[in-house]
Formats: sequence, structure tokens, C-alpha cells
Amino acid sequence: MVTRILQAGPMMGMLEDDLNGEFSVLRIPEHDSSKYPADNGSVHDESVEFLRQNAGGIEIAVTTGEAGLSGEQILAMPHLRAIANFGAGYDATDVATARARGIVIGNTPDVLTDCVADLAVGLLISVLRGIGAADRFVRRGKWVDGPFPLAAKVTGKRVGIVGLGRIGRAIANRLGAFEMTISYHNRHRVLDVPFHYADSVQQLAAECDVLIVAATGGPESAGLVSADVLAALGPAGYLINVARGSVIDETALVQALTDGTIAGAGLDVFTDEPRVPLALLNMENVVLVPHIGSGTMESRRAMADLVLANIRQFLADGTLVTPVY
Ligand code: 8YV
Repeated sequence: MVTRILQAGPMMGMLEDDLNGEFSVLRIPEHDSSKYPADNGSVHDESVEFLRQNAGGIEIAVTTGEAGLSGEQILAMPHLRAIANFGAGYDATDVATARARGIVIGNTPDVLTDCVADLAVGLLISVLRGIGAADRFVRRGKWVDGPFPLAAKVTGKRVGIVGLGRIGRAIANRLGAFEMTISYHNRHRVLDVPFHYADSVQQLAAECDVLIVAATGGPESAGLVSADVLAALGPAGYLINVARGSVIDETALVQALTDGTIAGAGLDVFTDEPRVPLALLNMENVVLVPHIGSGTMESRRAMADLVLANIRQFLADGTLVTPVY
């Protein structure tokens, strides 16, 4: 008999095709996954009712770093045993509820590390050298009126990395080629690296020219890059974020970019994706990309393969290839 699995949230075509080819996929209808305020002011989620009625026997769910599964959705599937997450980050899923019910979660680490680190370096160079603004300058025909304003040098800068996990380390390795001095802040000191450890994010920001955020998202890191951290980074400092929008106080960031508290930013992630604060759209010192860190054919194919491998292994022996706990 073909195994029935749940698909929570929109998914890349290639993964959907693979899932449909191998399993019987129950998909939460788009309109049912919308949340709207109920009369009593709470948020009513139609998908929960859909799951209660249709997903009673489901044991495996597939979701993404963006969609995730809420606590209510998880509780609506009494037989759920495993969640396969397309993405390294799984902060959109209610991990505490899943754990409490003995549900395992598998994510897709490692296979996307190179691409996310590559993008972080790309954003750094793009912001400091003004590549996005210079491209617009040429396209708009402004070159004939005079030269493009001078930018900031990349080689030799002092970089502070927030979160020295797999991606943070891969970024640090790449930046060595640019003769940069690397410091970091992490939940725990990392013993096998030669980089200077800063005791707090604020101290790290005060000591560097470019602050790169590569920390895991979720409640523990929410708002870690605060107004005070941005003030410590200072008017010649740049911020790069390839982690999660939630790690930065976005309101404070917009203010800091508006009033010159920091020099510029390169952002792949935002608090309320796909919505981006309007104020950022007209800033020439900001590079904005639509959460494309892992967005290459190679990484996304490997992530899809890892999701499939997690499901197959779970069906075979009840374990995951890449469990998160
Ligand atoms: C993806 C990501 O965009 O892996 C992550 O944590 O943010 C990205 O790779 C996303 O999760 C895929 O839907």
C-alpha cells in the first residue's frame, strides 16, 4: 500500500513531483491554511479543521522552513510521528509541541551550507562596493553625467559573525581569502577555530566593520541584533543577514539605515516575508534579495533528496538521516 503523507505549505515543483511519485500526498488546500481573526479576537486557522477531518491517520508530514507546522496543526494529527523539513531552519514549526508528543523532526543541513555562505560573501561585496546601486546607475543612463560615487574597500575588513555553526564557519573560511580579521559570538565558545570570541553581540559589533548574521532562528535568537547592537556597529559599519529576519529588530534596522547609525545592509531574510519594509526599497546603500540563500539548482536538489531520504529511512526503521534532536 502507498504511504500517505501530509504536505504542509507550498513546495518546490521538483520535490512535489518526487513526493507524488512515491507517496500518496494529502495537501493542505491553500485557502484552508490561511489564518484570519475570529470574532473573539483569537486567530482562527482553517487548516486545523481540515487536518482534523482529513489527516487523522497521517504519520509523516513534510513542510518547509517558511511554512512549518503550528502546535495546533500538530495536535490535529494524533498519529503524527515524524516531520521532514525542507530547509536547515525549522523555526516555523512548533518544536516544543512536536517534542512533547515524541514526534521527530528531520531538517536539511550541510547540503546548503556552501550556497548560503557564498551568498553572504556576495552580499558583503555587493553592499560595500555598491554593485546593486552601480548596476542601477548604468541602466538609468547616469554614467554619462559623471562617475559613480566611491565605495568601501572589501579586502582587510574586520568581520564579526553572529552564530558560528556550519554556515558561519563556511563564511569565515571564504573571508580568509580577503585577508579579513574574523571575530564571532556564539551561544558557546567554539574551541577548534582561531577566531577571536566576543562575549556579546554588542561587543562583537563594536569591534568589527561588517556584522554577519548566521545564527539559528527561533525564540532564543529573536531580536539579538537590537538598536544598541546597531549603534555599536556604527556609521561606518555594515550588516549582512542570511539567517532569519527574526534575529534582527527590523524596526530598529530601518531606523538605523535611515538616520545613518550604520552605513548599509545586505539582506536575504526579513521579519514578515515576502513583505519587505517599504522604507528599504528606495535606499541605495541596501541590497535586498528574496530569501535565496539555498536557491540554486544544486542545493535545492540535494535538499529535496535529503527530505526523501529522511522519509524513506523513517519508514524503514523509525529513525531519520538528519534528526534535529
Ligand atoms: C529555504 C532556509 O529557503 O534552509 C533554510 O533554513 O531558509 C532555506 O534554505 C527554505 O527553508 C526552503 O523552503
